[in-house]
Amino acid sequence: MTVFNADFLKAYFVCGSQDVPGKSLVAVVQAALDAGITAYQFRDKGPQSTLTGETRRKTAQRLRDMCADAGVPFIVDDDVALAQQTAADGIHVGQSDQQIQSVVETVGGAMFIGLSCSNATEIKAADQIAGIDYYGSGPVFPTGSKADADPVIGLAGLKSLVAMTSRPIVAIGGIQVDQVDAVMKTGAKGSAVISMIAQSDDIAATVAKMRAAHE
Ligand code: TZP
Ligand code: MG
Repeated sequence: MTVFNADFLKAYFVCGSQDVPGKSLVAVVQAALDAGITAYQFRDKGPQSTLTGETRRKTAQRLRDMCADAGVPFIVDDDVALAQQTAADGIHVGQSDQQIQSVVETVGGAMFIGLSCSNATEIKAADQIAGIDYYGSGPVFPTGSKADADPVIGLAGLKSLVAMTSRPIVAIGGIQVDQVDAVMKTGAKGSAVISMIAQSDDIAATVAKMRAAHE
């Protein structure tokens, strides 16, 4: 079992087939691993996803193996069964996904657990539940990558969430390369990004900037 470490959150790449139209998800994730991401989350969902059934499972397993080879934690979004099948290092769930309490009971101890919390009420409730390792908070900025995103919280909103919990927070939502320094100054442990890496022309340079901000 991989023990959670807040350093995993520094340069956290989230990506599914829907985020790389016309490109190979495996190739994009390999480039991100080569560039030094500190965590990868398999988040494959929505009408633009091209993976289903056995292809989805096999792709997740391949990505899982690539992460293991790179020594980078592999995290599954919102699919406990897939996380178990692939022996993922971590699982991430949102507020409207499978109930966090049942996720903790099912996989707690076998993998680390992340929960999306976008406001003070959600953080207060989550802080009462033992076994959650980190929170993902945002969207910090407007995002084009999540159709049903919560309202934008801004850097000030992020800072106030960081201040109210002792658990590590990874910032998410609309973060681009020029904003990673400002995100770091809120006390967030890192940035979780889709488009900044998935749409980058120079993934090595993009990831280097993320890592430098949170070093
Ligand atoms: N959760 C909140 S915002 C978001 C998710 C999954 C999308 C982040 O994508 P991007 O492209 O980094 O804004
Ligand atoms: Mg979710």
